[in-house]
Amino acid sequence: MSVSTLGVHESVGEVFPVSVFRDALADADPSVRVVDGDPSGCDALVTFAYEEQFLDAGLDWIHSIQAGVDRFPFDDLADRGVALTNSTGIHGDVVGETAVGMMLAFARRLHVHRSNQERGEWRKPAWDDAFSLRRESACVVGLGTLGRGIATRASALGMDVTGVKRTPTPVDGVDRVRPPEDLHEAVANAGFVVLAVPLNPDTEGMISATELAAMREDAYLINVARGPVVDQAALVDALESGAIAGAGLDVFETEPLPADSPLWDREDVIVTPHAAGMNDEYYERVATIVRENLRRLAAGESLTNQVV
Ligand code: NDP
Ligand code: 7N6
Repeated sequence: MSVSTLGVHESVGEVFPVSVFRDALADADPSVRVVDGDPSGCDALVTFAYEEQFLDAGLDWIHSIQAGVDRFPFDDLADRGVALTNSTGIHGDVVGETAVGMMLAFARRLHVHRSNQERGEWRKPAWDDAFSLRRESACVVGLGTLGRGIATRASALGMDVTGVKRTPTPVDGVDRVRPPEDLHEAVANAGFVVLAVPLNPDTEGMISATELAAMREDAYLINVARGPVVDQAALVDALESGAIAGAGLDVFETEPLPADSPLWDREDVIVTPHAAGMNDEYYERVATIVRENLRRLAAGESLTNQVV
């Protein structure tokens, strides 16, 4: 595969300005072209969105600026010989900070204070509402870039951390690693259950009414993975019945979260607009992966971060 024209799909503008990313690749060998729709004429495409017209545009390689590539049709790409790479490896610090930020907000009641501030109300929490993360526990499901970023930060705050992944080998900052078969037990023992797995047929609905019922009544669910990893209707039920204490949600079954969702109005829910990974260095982090893969292709090496 050789890349003489690299397309940058306008959809990257969801995360950073197209022009800033194009300038970051100004020193790359291929000519860089901003693509508005049909990428025909490009050998490779950097994109946020997936569009069906990418399939028959003659591309050799598509790079997703997201780690999660669940919306791409792996089989169709493989059939046409189109390589797909993703952007895993770049979100550990920022998503780690967001997930731990949500835990800190719940423990220190910052979300409640902020709501009170908007109403101009000076109201202290009940004596036993606020607690310290130092004596709390987290169950982090998925221990890749995100999970490790979350686990190391939770551990640094003194939390006891259990991790869940299919290959349950030891991980820094994680006190014990369990296989998915132990998910029920792991979520049942945690003050915070944090989801950091890719969305695929194995993980869709991984947190259902059963897992929510297994959680402690004073526990919080944090989802920075993908909405469909959680059965959202069951989550709303669990919140309404008091089966769990609250939820910090960056991702949803439908995005943007519809205006009539009951999640918007709940004081025990923190909603963020799929923004846990946003940061001012995002374009440069993606550019570094793309540059490395251009170098590899020129050297006849295999791509890094290849999914298909
Ligand atoms: P990684 O590939 O680095 O990590 C995935 C982890 O999930 C691995 O530890 C893997 O371990 C584990 N895993 C996979 N399948 C299962 C399973 N069935 N049960 C338990 N563990 C499993 O990905 P990232 O950490 O970079 O990203 C993870 C996901 O988070 C992305 O796919 C994306 O959907 C989402 N994301 C969201 C962001 C946001 O802004 N909210 C930002 C970045 C990512 P093993 O293979 O051993 O099971
Ligand atoms: C853009 C979101 C991913 O999978 O969804 C995230 O990488 C990124 C900030």
